[in-house]
Amino acid sequence: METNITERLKEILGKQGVKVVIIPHISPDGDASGACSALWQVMDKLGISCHLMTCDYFPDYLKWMKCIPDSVSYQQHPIRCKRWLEEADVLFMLDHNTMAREGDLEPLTREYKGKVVMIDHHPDPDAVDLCISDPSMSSTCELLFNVIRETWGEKFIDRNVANSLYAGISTDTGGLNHNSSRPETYRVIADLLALGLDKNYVHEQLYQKNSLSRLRLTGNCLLNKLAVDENFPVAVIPITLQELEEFHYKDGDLEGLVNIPLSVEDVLVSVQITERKDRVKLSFRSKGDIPVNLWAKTHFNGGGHLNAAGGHMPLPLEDAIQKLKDTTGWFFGELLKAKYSSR
Ligand SMILES: [Mn+2]
Repeated sequence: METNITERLKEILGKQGVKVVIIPHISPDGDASGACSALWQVMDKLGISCHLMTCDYFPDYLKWMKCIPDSVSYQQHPIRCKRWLEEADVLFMLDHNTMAREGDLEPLTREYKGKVVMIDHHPDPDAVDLCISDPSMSSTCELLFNVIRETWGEKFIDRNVANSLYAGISTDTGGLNHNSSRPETYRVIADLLALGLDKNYVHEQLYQKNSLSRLRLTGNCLLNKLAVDENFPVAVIPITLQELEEFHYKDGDLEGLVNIPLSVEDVLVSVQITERKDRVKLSFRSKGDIPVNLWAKTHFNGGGHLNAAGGHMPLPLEDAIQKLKDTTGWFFGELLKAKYSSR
């Protein structure tokens, strides 16, 4: 990391009595939560006053991370969040590259007058006061580890910080499955272990907390919902709101499901289409160099990484399923074009 970045960061936070607000992306995942948890802990150690706010909610399965239970939702406390933003000197955007991913907080953060610092690993970041972005990183948490170590030193990374950072690296790579072939990622994990990371505890929290209803929901999706396109190597899992209710869905219950179809040799792309109260959410996963973020960005108001992207559409679910079908040929046509033009 450039020394320039650590200097600027110290300068931005250098003012006496500086006030900080941290915001993750909408529907925070393990990486966003891990980064928010770790950064807040470091701010605490530095004696910097800090608040963590979400446009929605952190899911229950991530609440074991230090500081996450102390976050405040804009949905629940709009006035308090507004005041905190007005008072804050520095706003940290973690694990997202644009304010468009801040849900109902977006209009407020767009008007925000203080300094904005982004720490993120998604491509094409928006311009902010200090943009710490590296799309080659497995996760924001891996990047944040470097930021913390180089700016303030390893002594700021204790067991709880290490646990949160590791949780982000682990979840954002599907358990070191994808996006995790750089040796540096493993050096960071080795360093985290040396600094006190309790890997067994984190794995227990993340991966060994299945509920019976979650297992049954997964089983139902794989047995009754999963369909593979006749002409293209695409698996689709559509899930209705009614099914979510039937299986007593809780946030996080669908985590990882979209990756499962990729374990089938002939499936190169997996798409989960989930009906929510107000819209339909799409999750894309792919193997190799298939850029599903292109599909999500062009047709589903979304984006993301090469192998893991997301998008959304207005209701109803059937329209989203149909649109996916209608654009499958286009997507594979684009891939072929790219292949031949690069020869
Ligand atoms: Mn991430």
